[in-house]
Amino acid sequence: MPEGIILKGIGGFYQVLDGDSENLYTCKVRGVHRKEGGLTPLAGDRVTFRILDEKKLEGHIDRILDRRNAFVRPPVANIDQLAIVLAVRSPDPDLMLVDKLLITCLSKDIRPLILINKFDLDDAHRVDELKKAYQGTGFPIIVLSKFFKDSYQELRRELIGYTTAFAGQSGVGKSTILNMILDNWLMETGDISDRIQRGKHTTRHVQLFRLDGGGFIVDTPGFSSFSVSDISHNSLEQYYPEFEECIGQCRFKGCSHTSEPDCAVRDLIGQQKLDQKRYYRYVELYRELKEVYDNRYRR
Ligand SMILES: Nc1nc2c(ncn2[C@@H]2O[C@H](COP(=O)(O)OP(=O)(O)OP(=O)(O)O)[C@@H](O)[C@H]2O)c(=O)[nH]1
Ligand SMILES: [Mg+2]
Ligand SMILES: [Zn+2]
Repeated sequence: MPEGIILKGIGGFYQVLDGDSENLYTCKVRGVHRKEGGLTPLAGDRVTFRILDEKKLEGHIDRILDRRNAFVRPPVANIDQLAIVLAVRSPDPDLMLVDKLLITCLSKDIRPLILINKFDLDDAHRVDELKKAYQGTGFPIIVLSKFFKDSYQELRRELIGYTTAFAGQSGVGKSTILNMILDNWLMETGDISDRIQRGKHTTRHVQLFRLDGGGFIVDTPGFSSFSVSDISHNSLEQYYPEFEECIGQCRFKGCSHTSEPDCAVRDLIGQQKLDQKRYYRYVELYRELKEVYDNRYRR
């Protein structure tokens, strides 16, 4: 049975890219699959499918193969990388959202990329401050502007061979970046059939676009307001790569790094290995998660 990947699903129809022939089949889900209580297919799912009509390119999805990870909102599966997009301004960056997205990445085995966009609007010189906030994480940080075509080269290299979704506040420029990346690729191949429709529209569907060098990029709505309540306050420290070198070195065992004396994490701020504002956001998030926990388990 052929195997493929779901590029998008709308109204019960799924566009499946056949891994061998590279044909695009329009598929429905087998009735039996649904009755068996099968999973709902998501964009990004790898599936086996049955070809019903080779001429019309129609088929039936038979089985969803094991997922590496999956999200409900936005509905997408098997993400390797998450490009977390923020703008230097317009809209002003929501760094708590960036921090939460980083935590999500680390908890779901996804490699984060941090994209600082709208560099052309950086009259207040915020880009260095933003870079500094995340340098300690060790993740790639790429500065972009739609007015500087060359700024996309580095990003392009990071995308090849992976499935990358784009996340960030509405209006930071996710779809614009995707357009830039695909346009360039399409220009190289001369194929313009599959480009994202242009315009200033808020993205409403999840869709995977194939990259020439291998891999996919995914345009999604959502990933914009976010909760990390499934992570316990006790394990929050694990999701800050900057903390790693000093975990276990605080004076108190089980140190929360929020208020205890002789805390090795707080020492990092003095050594400039940890951004102070990012640390304050950690404390805020820790308290939020602890409150959730206390309300749930302590009466
Ligand atoms: N000045 C400037 N404007 C940009 C840049 N990138 C995108 N924009 C503009 O920002 C606006 C929003 O861009 P989109 O790409 O639609 O943003 P988005 O993140 O996809 O937004 P949603 O789909 O609503 O989540 C558009 O008017 C873009 O032209 C940039 O590098 N510089
Ligand atoms: Mg968009
Ligand atoms: Zn500590």
